Amino acid sequence: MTDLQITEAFLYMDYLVAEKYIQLKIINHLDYMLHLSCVSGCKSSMTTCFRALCCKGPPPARPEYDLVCIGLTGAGKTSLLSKLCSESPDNVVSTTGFSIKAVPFQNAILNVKELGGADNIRKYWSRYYQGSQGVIFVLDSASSEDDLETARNELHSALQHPQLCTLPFLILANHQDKPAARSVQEVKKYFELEPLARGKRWILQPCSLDDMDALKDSFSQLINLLEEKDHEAVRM
Ligand SMILES: Nc1nc2c(ncn2[C@@H]2O[C@H](COP(=O)(O)OP(=O)(O)OP(=O)(O)O)[C@@H](O)[C@H]2O)c(=O)[nH]1
Ligand SMILES: [Mg+2]
Repeated sequence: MTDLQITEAFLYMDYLVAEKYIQLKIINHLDYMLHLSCVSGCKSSMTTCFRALCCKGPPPARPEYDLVCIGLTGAGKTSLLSKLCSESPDNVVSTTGFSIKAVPFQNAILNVKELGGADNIRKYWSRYYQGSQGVIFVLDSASSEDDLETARNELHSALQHPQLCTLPFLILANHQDKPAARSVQEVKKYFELEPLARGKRWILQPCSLDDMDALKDSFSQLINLLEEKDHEAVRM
């Protein structure tokens, strides 16, 4: 095949793409042109190259998971989720009722239902648990002793709730940028996570609004747990 013919093939490919012909037609045409004038070794490698370039198609659909996100008011649920969605966390207001965000990751989309954490809303949380496949619990690591105790009670109730107790938990010890923040070890001990969550799948991640890498890493781990659960369901 001469240089001129190869150039012609490329030009014709450009033309077909511009005319929105389907990719298969491009390949068929190239196959035909190469068949006419190419030695067989050259033909197959060129075809492979064109196929790689043209036949990529849309990426496979990402699995979606429905999660519930809970935690006391001010823990930072909306702010963290907004940042994960590349939205500005400035001017975030307290969530009254609930709000839903589709949070995109490379290998999954998480449909996260955030439930407002104010005192008068928390008693309704359990009405919104149904259908959840995982739980995100956000706590303020720098909060007062009283609030930390309330957060611990809420987390324990969630870990033992019949609709949540078998689900993977991601526990975000947020506000780590503050000097008063408890370390991850302190949070683990104070929240009695090891005895209570024994045998469950959970991740405890220290984080803050400024540390998105740690946050994203913990979400990747959560997605792994969700996928494992999917595979188990298929095996059963
Ligand atoms: N310093 C610091 N401030 C944070 C952090 N995360 C959130 N905040 C601030 O905490 C305040 C409350 O954050 P929200 O995201 O509204 O908290 P929430 O958990 O959604 O609260 P509710 O919707 O009322 O349940 C906001 O002013 C945030 O900017 C953090 O990691 N560090
Ligand atoms: Mg909120």
